Amino acid sequence: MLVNTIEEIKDQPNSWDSTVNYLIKNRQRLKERLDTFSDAVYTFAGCGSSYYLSLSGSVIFMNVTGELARAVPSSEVILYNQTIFPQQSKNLVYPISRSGNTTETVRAAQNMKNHDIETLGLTCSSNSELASICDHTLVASDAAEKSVVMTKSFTSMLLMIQLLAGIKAKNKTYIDQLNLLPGKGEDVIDKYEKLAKELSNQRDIERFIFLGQGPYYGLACESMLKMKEMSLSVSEAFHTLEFRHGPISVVNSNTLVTFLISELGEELELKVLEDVKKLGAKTLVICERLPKTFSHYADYVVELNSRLPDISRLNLYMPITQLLASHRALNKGLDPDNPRHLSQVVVLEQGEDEF
Ligand code: F1P
Repeated sequence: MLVNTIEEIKDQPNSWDSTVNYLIKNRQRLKERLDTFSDAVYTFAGCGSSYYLSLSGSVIFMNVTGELARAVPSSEVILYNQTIFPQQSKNLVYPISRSGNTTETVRAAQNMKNHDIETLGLTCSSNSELASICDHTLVASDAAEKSVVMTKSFTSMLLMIQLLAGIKAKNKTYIDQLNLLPGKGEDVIDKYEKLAKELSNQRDIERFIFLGQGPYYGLACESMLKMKEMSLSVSEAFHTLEFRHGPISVVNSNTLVTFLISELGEELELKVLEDVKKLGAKTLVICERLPKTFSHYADYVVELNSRLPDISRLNLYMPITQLLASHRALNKGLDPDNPRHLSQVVVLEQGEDEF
């Protein structure tokens, strides 16, 4: 059986390659546009996976450019506009939507237009409402998907944000690092797909927890969502150290806790790994390299060996958790391409005076 979602997960390196080439081709135009903004507030807005990639992307944008960025769900832009946009600052809004037709994100973009706030839309569909509303639009057309759930579109639109940050900061070293992702992504998928499949077949796992800090928190949320929507499993996401402040109570031997280990926070994140393992959980550690002293706390290990810093390597973490979720769905007799109660685009009923 051909499973589109799994094909799309494995196609990620190709789609990253196209995304890098596309942004580099448009580099001059983007640089000129972004140069008109300085000391601005950059707001990334999306729904579902597009919101989660905004969470990661905004942390990276801020880190690379040194300017203020944040992520908000598009619904907050339309419902609580006044609290989100301070009048005194210059704003650039990035509405993000794979389909470009999600109601809240389209309305958020329209709302910005009505308030003369500039928008740079990120999407996978040029033929979309979002593309027609935004002042500028970037289209990752090779990241468009047949599947309902977002996989390669998630990491490719995240990569667009990383590239935009690199272009804005005129940071050639960073852009060169992002150019290495396609090759490194292929290596990770080849090496670890078998592990993800094996782990997905562990019937005694009843609860999945995904943990990450900084730019990895958005990835933890997205991994949680993949597991929930495709495999209908109990799945939660937390900032790694926040997990100790209450949620750790749920841990038992039927819990798989996945750690997305960062370079910056490794020391403290590994202490949480130690705690969780001592409480009897199963653990999966995705990291650059696991220090030997912690290897006995990890039941399963994915070592990326990318030699890249957090802000460039984080895309490489996603194929593993996406494969884990889609294979778990197949093992439960579910179709990962068609999750229950979900469609590719969520369109709200049109009410005359809404928003
Ligand atoms: C947003 C989204 C997806 C989700 C599902 C429904 O879509 O919430 O994240 O997987 O397909 O829509 P979009 O605005 O990015 O097209």
